Amino acid sequence: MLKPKVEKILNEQIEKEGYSFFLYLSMASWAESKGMSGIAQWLYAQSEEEKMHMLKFVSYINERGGKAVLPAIKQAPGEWKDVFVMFDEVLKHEQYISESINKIVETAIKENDFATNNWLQWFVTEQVEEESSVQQVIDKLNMLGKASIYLFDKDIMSLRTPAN
Ligand code: OFO
Repeated sequence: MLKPKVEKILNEQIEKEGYSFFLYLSMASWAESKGMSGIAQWLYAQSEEEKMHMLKFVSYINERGGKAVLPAIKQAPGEWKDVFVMFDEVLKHEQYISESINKIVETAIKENDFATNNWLQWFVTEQVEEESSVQQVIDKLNMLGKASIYLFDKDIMSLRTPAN
């Protein structure tokens, strides 16, 4: 049986995972609308993972004799200046989620709920992987950013219409 403090904080995480789902879905849709189908696919897949995370919390709370309460989820943004800004936001969001998972672990330990602590370890590992995978995307984008400016610099004169 879940203790009230653990049940409450687990329920709060449903909203955070649900927001992650909509945030990445919104980013995927934005990228798709800008013709970046590869980035869109990455984000659609990420968004599906977040939905699965949210459902894991719902099932776990119910399985442990609590009651999962499905929250209202605030609207995610729908526009970003560019992909650099967008992926920085993904990384910040994942860091926020990691902190949030750590707080739940802390609460579970304080409440002597070792089963929940044990169950949460999957998320602890998952967050390490997610932060690292987003950091890799950012690193590659930064490298490409410089390379593409170099290539564009070589190409820009070909865009001029010849003078009559
Ligand atoms: Fe990417 O976060 Fe869910 O847990």
